[in-house]
Amino acid sequence: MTYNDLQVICVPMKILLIYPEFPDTFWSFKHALQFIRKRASLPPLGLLTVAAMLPETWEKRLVDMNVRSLTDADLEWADVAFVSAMAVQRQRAVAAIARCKRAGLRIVAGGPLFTAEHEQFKDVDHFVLNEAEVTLPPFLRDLEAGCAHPVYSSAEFADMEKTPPPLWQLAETERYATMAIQFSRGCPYNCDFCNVTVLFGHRPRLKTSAQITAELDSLYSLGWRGSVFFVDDNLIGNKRVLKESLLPALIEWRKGKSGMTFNTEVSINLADDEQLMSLMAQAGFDMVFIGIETPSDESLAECGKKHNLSRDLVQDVKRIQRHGMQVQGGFIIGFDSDTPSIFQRQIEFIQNSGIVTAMVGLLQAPLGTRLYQRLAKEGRLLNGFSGDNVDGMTNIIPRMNAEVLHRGYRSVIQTIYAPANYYARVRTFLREYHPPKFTVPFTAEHMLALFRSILRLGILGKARLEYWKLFFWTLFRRPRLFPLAITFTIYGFHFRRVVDLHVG
Ligand code: B12
Ligand code: SF4
Repeated sequence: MTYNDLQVICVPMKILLIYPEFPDTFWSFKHALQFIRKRASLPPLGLLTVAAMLPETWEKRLVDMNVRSLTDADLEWADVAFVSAMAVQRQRAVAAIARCKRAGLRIVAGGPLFTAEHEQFKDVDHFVLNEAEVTLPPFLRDLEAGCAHPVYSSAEFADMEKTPPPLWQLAETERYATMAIQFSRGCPYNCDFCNVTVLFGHRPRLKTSAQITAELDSLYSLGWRGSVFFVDDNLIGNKRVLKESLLPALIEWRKGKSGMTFNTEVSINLADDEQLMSLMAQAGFDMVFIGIETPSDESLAECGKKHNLSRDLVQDVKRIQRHGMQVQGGFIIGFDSDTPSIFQRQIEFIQNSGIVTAMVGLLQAPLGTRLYQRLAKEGRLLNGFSGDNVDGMTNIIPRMNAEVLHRGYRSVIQTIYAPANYYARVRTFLREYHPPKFTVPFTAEHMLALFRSILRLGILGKARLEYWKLFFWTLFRRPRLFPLAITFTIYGFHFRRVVDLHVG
């Protein structure tokens, strides 16, 4: 039975879809969002997708607590609460669930947090774990029959060609900075610290290009103009399909449209493929996130990140930047092979590469990964997986002296986000970057953000000298990139706040 069959059999219900608030973290972009009057960076795509799998006759209401509060009226209205969360939202999820419980709602929970650690949530009535395409239909069938179980899970991977388009209509799109869309799940690689392959497998499962263009059509017709994040674990996991189908379809789709840009996550071997980089840029991708992890070949070999090994990673990054895509990078410190020299090497790498948004974390071992198994055998695991990999915490007993590791980590973060280094990195990037051909219209919103940045960063900010240096440098040397430079000044403000909070 599929969720389509279920459309006819279930009695109508009122479903409250709840997404708990994020703490103030690196990726929350909380301090940057104020400048553009947005409440959150992305909508909860998991819940919007689950909503589309529920019977059409059921009423649905989304409360993303990052953009609005959960009210008593919401709780009174609903019959059932569907809660989704990542590990980083754990505390807020516990609080939201407790409120639903007090209001007498039946509670259903799914998504990454619960799939990893559902035993801890005693108030939840039903856990519908793993991919909802597989586990939701049996749950709904049993619910209808009055015999729903406490836990539904499956080792089976979903066929994404059957995934319905997310119910965007439920989201207050104007409150978000970016929209999200998903083409594939899974990654062909096997990095030992990563739980993507545990959760989604090695063989990327794909939607068809027609599914994606239909989803984009629906976003466009809802009036969305702005960036769209392809939340794939590694968009280039199947290069052939990308080159032959998805990218040509996106190039065709964007003809006659403006204001839509794409960003995504890829592996570094994108830099080896000129054709793929040009097609991605033509298709509208202007930013990619890449797990670079470390400039140390010993540490890359240790974690099994073979595709990053023995390469000139700085040159790879620059090649991608020259093709019109900004590179955001993930970096890890604390591998067994790391010696104290790693701190300076990471700083130099990040500064030279012009990776402005550098997410640097201590190595953590998520449950289910090969790293977790190895460290469990070695007796080197600690309690407390925070779920935020940029908070300076780890659940690993390191090989390096723990005090040296934590001090070194703090120094890396403080150095790369110190205004002089941060702004220097922005200039390194802007020098290298060849912006894509498509344009994003300059709106009143952008103008307001510019004025706010002048006031808060250029007049009131402690780093105002650096701000004005970049402001005029860009105006004279790279005027086309001026809006991007201002965006970076705003990001920098957010990053400094988060660094102060966590390691300051
Ligand atoms: C987009 C994304 C983000 C966005 C989140 C935006 C948002 N509003 O949701 C941003 C960029 C902010 C983000 C940040 C982080 N993320 Co993130 N992120 C993702 C990513 C790439 C895609 C999530 C997504 O939208 N998927 C598409 C939807 C359709 O899938 P889904 O959410 O899994 O939902 C499916 C099922 O889970 C289920 N389901 C989901 N919810 C519910 C609810 C119910 C009731 C039911 C029945 C079913 C159900 O049904 C859906 C369809 O099958 C995932 C990786 C991945 N492939 O999922 C990581 C992932 C969720 N992130 C992760 C992590 C660790 C982080 C960060 C700590 C940093 C990092 N390493 O990326 C930060 C923390 C957030 C913060 N603010 O600090 C982990 C979570 C691990 C965990 N156990 O919690 C993941 C799994 C990546 C990974 N392998 O490490 N992330
Ligand atoms: S390349 Fe990225 S997504 Fe793939 S296994 Fe490695 S860390 Fe995970």
